[in-house]
Amino acid sequence: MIGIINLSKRATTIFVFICVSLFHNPALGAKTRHFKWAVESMYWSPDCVENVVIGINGQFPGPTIRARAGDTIAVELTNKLHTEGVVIHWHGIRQFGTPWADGTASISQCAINPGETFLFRFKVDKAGTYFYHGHYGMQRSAGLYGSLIVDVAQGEKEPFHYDGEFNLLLSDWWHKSSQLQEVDLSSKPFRWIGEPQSLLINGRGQYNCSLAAHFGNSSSISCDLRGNEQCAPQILHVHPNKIYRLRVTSTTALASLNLAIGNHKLVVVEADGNYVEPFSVDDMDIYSGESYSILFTTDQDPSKNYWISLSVRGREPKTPQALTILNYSPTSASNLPTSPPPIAPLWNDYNHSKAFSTNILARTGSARPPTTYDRRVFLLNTQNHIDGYVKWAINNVSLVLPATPYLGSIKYGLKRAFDRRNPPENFPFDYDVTKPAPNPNSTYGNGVYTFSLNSTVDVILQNANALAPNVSEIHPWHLHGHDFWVLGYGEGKFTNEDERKFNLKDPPLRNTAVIFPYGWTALRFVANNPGVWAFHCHIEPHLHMGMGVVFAEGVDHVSKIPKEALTCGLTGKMFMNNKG
Ligand SMILES: *[C@@H]1O[C@H](CO)[C@@H](O)[C@H](O)[C@H]1NC(C)=O
Ligand SMILES: *[C@@H]1O[C@H](CO)[C@@H](O)[C@H](O)[C@H]1NC(C)=O
Ligand SMILES: *[C@@H]1O[C@H](CO)[C@@H](O)[C@H](O)[C@H]1NC(C)=O
Ligand SMILES: *[C@@H]1O[C@H](CO)[C@@H](O)[C@H](O)[C@H]1NC(C)=O
Ligand SMILES: *[C@@H]1O[C@H](CO)[C@@H](O)[C@H](O)[C@H]1NC(C)=O
Ligand SMILES: *[C@@H]1O[C@H](CO)[C@@H](O)[C@H](O)[C@H]1NC(C)=O
Ligand SMILES: *[C@@H]1O[C@H](CO)[C@@H](O)[C@H](O)[C@H]1NC(C)=O
Ligand SMILES: [Cu+2]
Repeated sequence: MIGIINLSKRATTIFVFICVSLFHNPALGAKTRHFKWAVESMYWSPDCVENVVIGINGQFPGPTIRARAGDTIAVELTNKLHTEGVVIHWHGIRQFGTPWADGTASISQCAINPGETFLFRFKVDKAGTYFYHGHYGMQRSAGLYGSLIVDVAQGEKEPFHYDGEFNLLLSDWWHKSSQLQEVDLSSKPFRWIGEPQSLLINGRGQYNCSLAAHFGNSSSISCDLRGNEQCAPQILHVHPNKIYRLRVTSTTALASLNLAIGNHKLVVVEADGNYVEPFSVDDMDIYSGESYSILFTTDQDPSKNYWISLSVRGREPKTPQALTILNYSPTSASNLPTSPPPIAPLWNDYNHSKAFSTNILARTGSARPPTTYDRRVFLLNTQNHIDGYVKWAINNVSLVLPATPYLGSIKYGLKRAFDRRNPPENFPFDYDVTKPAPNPNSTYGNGVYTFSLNSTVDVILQNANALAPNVSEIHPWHLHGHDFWVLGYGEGKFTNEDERKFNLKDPPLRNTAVIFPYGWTALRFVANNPGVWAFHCHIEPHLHMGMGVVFAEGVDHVSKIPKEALTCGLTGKMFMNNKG
């Protein structure tokens, strides 16, 4: 699966470049790429322990989609689950002109019923490292995900050189099923799902056995992976003195991660499908919903092997490191490295994490954000109680999605499909973000933040103390339908003074940004994509507990929504009535 891109490809690239310059047609070579997928539950051993995953066409993780910028992707998806609906979200793809293909149940479409087929057809307009995943219930936790890689358009070039590439899709894995996890999180009294049993690299982990056992823990069993191809780590085979591109994507349900390659520097060049000003680090953090490209040079002793390690950050780790191997020499492919795996930064060394996040800046020459905003929304993230249930709320509202997808109910003016009152855009001025809420009670809601088309929107994400004293968690927030500029991160409660520290010169464009414990993160985007878009914490249990909001803009400009996207709730009834 992992392989080195053949160098002879360059000859083809040069030829294509000539063609493009001859015809001055940037769309030349753009294709529609067709896929037929069946989504089904199946037995699998992601971490060497047999379990049930949601796979695609018998594969876990799902097949990698590879396309070129400008291509159209057409996935004909059949739901072969027996009792659950399904949808797939194309994470990082903005869906300009196709908001119904965003794959969010209750927002862009109805979940696809068992036995039914739905066509996701959309354009990938920007090169980058992306992924896809289930966006109904907690199906992402059940393993419904895969990679989506968009190469530059034919005749175009990446702004950096590399000789080969690898793709690492990172996830976390529980032995408890996602359905049981959903019940845990929705129970009174509340039951927390705990930390994952394993971290997976390209869907492979090793539970209760450690590749690195001979360096330390006698309680760990050294692995015998013969005969268990599903959980054997994929070794990255490299040649000396070359530059490799490592695409790294995190689709974890919970874990924030730190990645390192023993003895090798990592040069970050891409984040969430946008080029960044290259910078070099020894290890990097990656939060759920983020993707990066890093370059590394194979400049170390080629007779040795090196660890690639993945460790938990931001929560006290109860999950062992995930490990795989960087191998230079074919004769030593099966040898373990002679030195111990990289030591991860302390899980609560937030300064280390903040330094990494603030190092990420747009590549020189990138588009700058508008210097002013039209509307600024403050979103306070709190942990709450509702009738004795434990929830997350935004400005005191915990999101519960409606039965009718917003895209259809807004487009067709169905008044009773959701709460038409505007959700709160601010929180009490005197709210103390450093302490548990004096009254943690909140309410359920499903209102929509509606923005004028093409207006500039600021979002100030404000973190706070959770229900327990002295606890504030990391939340990576992901926006559908847009990239946003990350204008800044700060400590404590945001004040108007903080605005003077905004970076308007070279802020990075991203689709996911983290709020650090007790801190704030400021984002700016232009609401230029007619549709309805989820904006939510990418931690799966947090979203399940209500940690999200819904944005909409220009829905009256959305052209005809395919009927297949609207076969449920009030829109479903509307089509039935039109027929009869
Ligand atoms: C770990 O593996 C050992 C040896 O195979 C086995 O005896 C033990 O029960 C396993 N522990 C768990 C928690 O699966
Ligand atoms: C082995 O595991 C124990 C208990 O989890 C831990 O305290 C100890 O530090 C570990 N030793 C090494 C060498 O990793
Ligand atoms: C983290 O950084 C802050 C501000 O730069 C500093 O005051 C604090 O001591 C640092 N904490 C640690 C643990 O290094
Ligand atoms: C919070 O709600 C519960 C009932 O769900 C109620 O018993 C309690 O008094 C409320 N707390 C406050 C401070 O209002
Ligand atoms: C949330 O609502 C409760 C009343 O239910 C109120 O006491 C509390 O101050 C509100 N908190 C915020 C952050 O608005
Ligand atoms: C929004 O901007 C697009 C171009 O970015 C333009 O075509 C469109 O007319 C604008 N619409 C409105 C309502 O301003
Ligand atoms: C919370 O932290 C503060 C200061 O850091 C400390 O004084 C207090 O005892 C802590 N409370 C708990 C419940 O740990
Ligand atoms: Cu969260």
